[in-house]
Amino acid sequence: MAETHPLVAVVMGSDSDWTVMSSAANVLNDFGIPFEVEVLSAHRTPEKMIAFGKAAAGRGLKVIIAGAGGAAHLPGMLASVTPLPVVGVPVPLAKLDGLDSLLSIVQMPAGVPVATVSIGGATNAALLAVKILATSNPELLTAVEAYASGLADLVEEKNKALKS
Ligand code: RP5
Repeated sequence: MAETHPLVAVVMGSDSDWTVMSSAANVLNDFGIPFEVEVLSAHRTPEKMIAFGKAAAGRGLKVIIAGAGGAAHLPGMLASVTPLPVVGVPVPLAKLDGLDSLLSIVQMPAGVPVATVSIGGATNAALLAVKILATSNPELLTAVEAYASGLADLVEEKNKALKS
């Protein structure tokens, strides 16, 4: 991509979320999307979180990917203060396997959407961000199509292996 300033922010409630959220960074790297990473907590650093959300669009970011676990308020709170699309990633913790995180993120009130992916679904969160960016970038759209073809090819290779 010609752009060098971050277009996507990958944020998370704790550095302990990185084991899940690093998959989003891997996908963005694969597509050559400039991104930034930040730990922001809705509960431990609420003022920093709000300031980040309010400034995000003005800084040139286009999509925010927000991961959190447990009482996972980060994606929804960011969505409440930014006009940008927010993709929420429920991070699974030890106690409730991520169901708590999923419900905390997905049950947003009408008017404040968060595009919630599956528990631990940081890969799909990044792919959604790439697809959003691709709506105004033909080169990226081609790359997304190539990625989908690659998935189909992989299935066919596995089919061949099964039958050989
Ligand atoms: C949430 O609390 C974070 O997103 C994280 O998933 C969870 C636990 O945080 P740590 O206690 O590991 O820092 O806010």
